[in-house]
Amino acid sequence: MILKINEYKQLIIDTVTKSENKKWINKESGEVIKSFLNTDELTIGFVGKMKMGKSSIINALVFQDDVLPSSSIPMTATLTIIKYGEQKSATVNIITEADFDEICRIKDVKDNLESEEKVKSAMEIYEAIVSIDNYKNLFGKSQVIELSDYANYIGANGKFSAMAKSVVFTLPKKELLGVTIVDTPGFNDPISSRDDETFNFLSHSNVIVLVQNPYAAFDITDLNILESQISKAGIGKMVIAINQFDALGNVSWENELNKRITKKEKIIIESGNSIIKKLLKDSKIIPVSSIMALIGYLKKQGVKVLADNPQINFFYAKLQEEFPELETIDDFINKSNILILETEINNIVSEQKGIILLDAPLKKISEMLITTIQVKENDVKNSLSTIKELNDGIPDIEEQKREFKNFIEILFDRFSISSIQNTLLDSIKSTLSKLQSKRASYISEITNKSYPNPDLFHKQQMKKLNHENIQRLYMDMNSEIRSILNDLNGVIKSQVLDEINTIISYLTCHLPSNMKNIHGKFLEKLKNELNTSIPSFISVAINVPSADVPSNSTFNNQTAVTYYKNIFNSSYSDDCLNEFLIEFRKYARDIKDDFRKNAHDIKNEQERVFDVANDENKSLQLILEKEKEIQILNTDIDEIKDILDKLKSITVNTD
Ligand SMILES: Nc1nc2c(ncn2[C@@H]2O[C@H](COP(=O)(O)OP(=O)(O)OP(=O)(O)O)[C@@H](O)[C@H]2O)c(=O)[nH]1
Ligand SMILES: [Mg+2]
Repeated sequence: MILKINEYKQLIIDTVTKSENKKWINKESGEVIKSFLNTDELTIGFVGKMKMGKSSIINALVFQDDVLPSSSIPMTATLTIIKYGEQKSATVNIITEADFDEICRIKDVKDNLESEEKVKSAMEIYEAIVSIDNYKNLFGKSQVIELSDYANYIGANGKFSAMAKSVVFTLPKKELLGVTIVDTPGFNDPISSRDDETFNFLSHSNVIVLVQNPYAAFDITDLNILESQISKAGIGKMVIAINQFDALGNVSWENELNKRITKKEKIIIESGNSIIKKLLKDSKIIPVSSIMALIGYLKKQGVKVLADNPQINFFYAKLQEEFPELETIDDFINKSNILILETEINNIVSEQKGIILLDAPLKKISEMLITTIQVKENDVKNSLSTIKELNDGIPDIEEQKREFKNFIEILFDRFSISSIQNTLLDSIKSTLSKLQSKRASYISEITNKSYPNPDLFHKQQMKKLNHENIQRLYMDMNSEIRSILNDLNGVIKSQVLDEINTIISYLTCHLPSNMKNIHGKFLEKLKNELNTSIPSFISVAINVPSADVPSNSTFNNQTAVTYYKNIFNSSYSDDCLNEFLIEFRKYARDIKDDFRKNAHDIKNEQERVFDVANDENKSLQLILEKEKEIQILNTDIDEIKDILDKLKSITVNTD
């Protein structure tokens, strides 16, 4: 796809906007990419572990003077930015109040959200800041400082370093036109907030000079930095300076260099990161001695300058001893290789600047999207393994539900619930016949009762005796009926209990073994429910009417018998006996309904339990969520891949 510059810029802006909206990249990253589109400044960052000589190289290369503080303890504490300016100047940007609040927040962190190291360094910085007089008045200020004073702002022990966010040097040096050079605190600096600043800065730089020393070239720290940070930064070009080469003594630099080249090739093979592989492959390794170069440049200023600086003077003596062939200023400068490094950087600036600057936003958004894909692919992988774990741990609720349904059906079918009613009705029926035969025997007793000869007794006495006899019969009848009904009560009660027990033991035997826990509870509940409904009928059922015995004395034998027969017939008619049993019949029906209702209730409740179990067992829900997530992730991944393919095919027509 060939695009005009405007079209290209628009495409990048559209891609950034879309990526921001889709949350593939964050707003700050989006801003960085957009800022690349509008800059014609090439940013060159000097990065590397501590004490490799980053500041020393910049001193030799840019200042040709001993400007930036350098020492054998971690020195550069502040991002140091060097730009073209008509005047030589230095401006320090002081941290803002918000920055300070953040430091305060981190220093007080008590949980594991921040690393211990970070908390410790925040504490150190905090203490350094609060020890500065009127520090609050300095927040957010940009302050022009005397060149002689900058060590106070850049140096690790500088009085104001803790408050300095960055220091900007301007130099009236035409090589700096369109170029920004940045000196960074060393990676692996014990004060980790400096690492953060450095990493932040990296996302703004186009070219990096990776400074190493001959002893620690291409070690694991370098590889980690390259892979974790540089690969994300969208860096266009890398130069590798192996500084302090003089420290190896007067050996063949070429020979020594080859050993480092071999190491670099090994890293290229080992690195799994295609961006780093490419950056490394395209990068030149240049052995340098920044001290040698600096001494050369300082010699130009006169021997006194050398003598005034004890550290430089020490190196000067050492180099003179080890490299006796170095005599002239040019000898030092040439041998130091600083000019080769300078040429390499200049070449990049003049030849590649346009391409790098043009490429930078494209590269940056591409790298970010590649990282986003990696993160999303990783998320997919994690979600898949979570789903697997969840699946393995889930009891099959649906299966259990099915089995429970079968189980309830057995309950309804095998013990067709109305059979309890029939059993009870049978008992009631047989009780009715018992009552009827009891009635018959009493009636015949009344009828056939041979009373004592009335002539033998006083008439009144006779009457009384007969009356009492028959009344006793009536009472006996009443109490026998009461006891028959009571027996029925007991029979029914035990029939219901038997039925409950038979149901429970049958179901217990037929419970699927993996459901014992759930359905055991069900059975227990069923048993309780049924048991509690039993005793309620007894008092209602035994409501036998009492005989109303007249106390007048007009009775004779015959009238008494007739009278009591009538009472028997009316009090213990079939209708009346049935009446007694109505309550029992009603109970038989109730108990059937009760059984059915309980079974239904418990079935419904159990189903609710299953639903709750589904809820509680968030696994199923979680699986669904995870599956949805994966679907979204995959859609995103595909979409990003399409965008990347499109970005890859871009050629910009600069004519
Ligand atoms: N032998 C030798 N020593 C050097 C050379 N360049 C720098 N050094 C020494 O290495 C130490 C570190 O130099 P710096 O320039 O402060 O290194 P840096 O990478 O900027 O260090 P930080 O800012 O602390 O990360 C100092 O003691 C320098 O004197 C060199 O070319 N040869
Ligand atoms: Mg430094």
